[in-house]
Amino acid sequence: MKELFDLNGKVALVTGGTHGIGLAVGILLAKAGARVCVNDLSHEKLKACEDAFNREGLGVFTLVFDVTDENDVDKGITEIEKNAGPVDILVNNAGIIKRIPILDMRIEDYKKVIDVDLVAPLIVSKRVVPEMIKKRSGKIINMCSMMSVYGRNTVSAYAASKGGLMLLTRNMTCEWAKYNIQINGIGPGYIATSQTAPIRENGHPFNDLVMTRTPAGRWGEPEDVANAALFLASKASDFVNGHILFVDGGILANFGYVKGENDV
Ligand code: NAP
Ligand code: GCO
Repeated sequence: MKELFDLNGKVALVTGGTHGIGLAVGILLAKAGARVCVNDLSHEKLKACEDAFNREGLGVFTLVFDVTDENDVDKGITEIEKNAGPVDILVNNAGIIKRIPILDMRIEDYKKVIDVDLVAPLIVSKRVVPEMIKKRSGKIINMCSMMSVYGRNTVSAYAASKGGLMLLTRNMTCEWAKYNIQINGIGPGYIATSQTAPIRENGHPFNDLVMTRTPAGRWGEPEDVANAALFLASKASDFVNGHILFVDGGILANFGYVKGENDV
C-alpha cells in the first residue's frame, strides 16, 4: 500500500515553492521520498525555504530563475538535471494575482498575470517533457484554481489565466498521455496563504463570504492542497489524466445559503 505513494528515486520541481501552497507541496513530496527542487525569484525566500525543509529533517535543492523567461528556465532546468537529475514530477505552482477592476487594469498588468499564471507553466513543461517522453514516465501538476471555472470582480486576469490553465492541462494530456505522462490540475478553493492575506485578515468582509460560501466552514490550509498533490504525483494516480482535482471544502458544489440556515 505504501509503495503507491513512495516517491523515492523521483526528482520533483515545485516552481515558486518557497512558501504557501508550494512549500507545503515540496515538503510533503520530500517526506514521500522525492528529491525536491524549488525555484523562486528571491534568494532570501529560498534560504527561508531551505530552513523550513531542514526543520523537517529534509533536504531541498534551491535555485533562482524566473519561470516567465525561457532562457532562465532552460538554465535552471539544466542546473537541476546536473545536480539532481531529469525532472520526474513538475508542479507548476508559481503564480501571481492582481485584484484590479477591468476598466482600471492596465494591459501590461493583465499580460503580467497571464505570463506567470498561464504562459510560464507551458514554458517549464515544454523544457522538462522531452526527458519524460524519453523515460516514458512523468507527472505534471498545474496549479489551477476554483477561478478556473468561476469569475469574480477584480480578478479578470487571474481567472482568465487559471481558466486557460485548466484547458492547457487537458491539451497537454491529449498530446502527452500516450508517453505514460499524467498531466492534471489542482483547483484550490480559498487557502490561507500570503496571496489571500489581503482579503482574509483584519476583519476583511471577504472572509465572511468565504466562510459562508464554503460548506466545510473554514479556509483551506496549504497542507490540504499538498495532500492532493501527493496523490497526483504518485503511482496511485497513474490512470488519472486531464483532471482538475478541486480542493475547495465544497465551495464549487454550493450555490449558497441564507446565513444561519446551516445552523439548523
Ligand atoms: P503565493 O504565496 O503568492 O506564492 C506564489 C509563489 O510564486 C511565490 O513564491 C512567488 O515568489 C512565486 N512566483 C511568482 N512569480 C514568479 C516567477 N516569475 N518566477 C518564479 N516564481 C514566481 O501563492 P499561494 O497562495 O501559495 O499560491 C500558489 C499557487 O496556488 C498559485 O499558482 C496560486 O494562483 C494558486 N492558488 C492559490 C489559492 C489560494 O487561495 N491561496 C487558491 C487557488 C490557487 P515571490 O514570493 O518571490 O514573488
Ligand atoms: C481572490 C482570491 C482567489 C484565490 C483562489 C481561489 O481574490 O478571489 O485570491 O483568487 O486566490 O484562486 O481559488
